[in-house]
Amino acid sequence: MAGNKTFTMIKPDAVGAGNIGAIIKMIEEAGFSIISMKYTRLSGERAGQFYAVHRERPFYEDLCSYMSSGPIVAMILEKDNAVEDFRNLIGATNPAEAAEGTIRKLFATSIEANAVHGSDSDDNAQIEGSFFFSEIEKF
Ligand code: IDP
Ligand code: MG
Repeated sequence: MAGNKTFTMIKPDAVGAGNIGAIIKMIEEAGFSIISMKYTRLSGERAGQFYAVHRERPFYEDLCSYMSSGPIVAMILEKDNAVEDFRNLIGATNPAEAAEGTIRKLFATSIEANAVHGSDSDDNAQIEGSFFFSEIEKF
């Protein structure tokens, strides 16, 4: 059965562009509850750990530089079928391919600077949430 939690980050491009509020409004209007939230910044090393699954990809070094280039907002979200519904809300990785009305279509500037992260499975939602939040910070 699908779980009810996912993990997201508002990425440095969207934070820098002043889109935190607009993105959180879309997330809440889509029925997600924010159960943990943190405004923070990743070091290059921490970004590398978070995206370790991509370390063999050609864009890995650029991705780690970009993700550590400015502050981010990390959140754990709750909703029925959270992982799949959130991936639908954010749209395709490449904003040029993202559906109308999705967060990436509205706010992403490139395939790299694509405004938001969304976990791709229940297991990764758990792992990624734990990367930013200790048990005591999780509601
Ligand atoms: P996802 O964020 O939609 O799950 P992934 O394939 O897991 O996409 O890639 C992780 C992140 O790496 C993307 O969100 C994006 O920031 C970056 N990325 C993915 N593919 C490319 C690419 O081809 N060029 C540059 N950056 C990329
Ligand atoms: Mg991914």
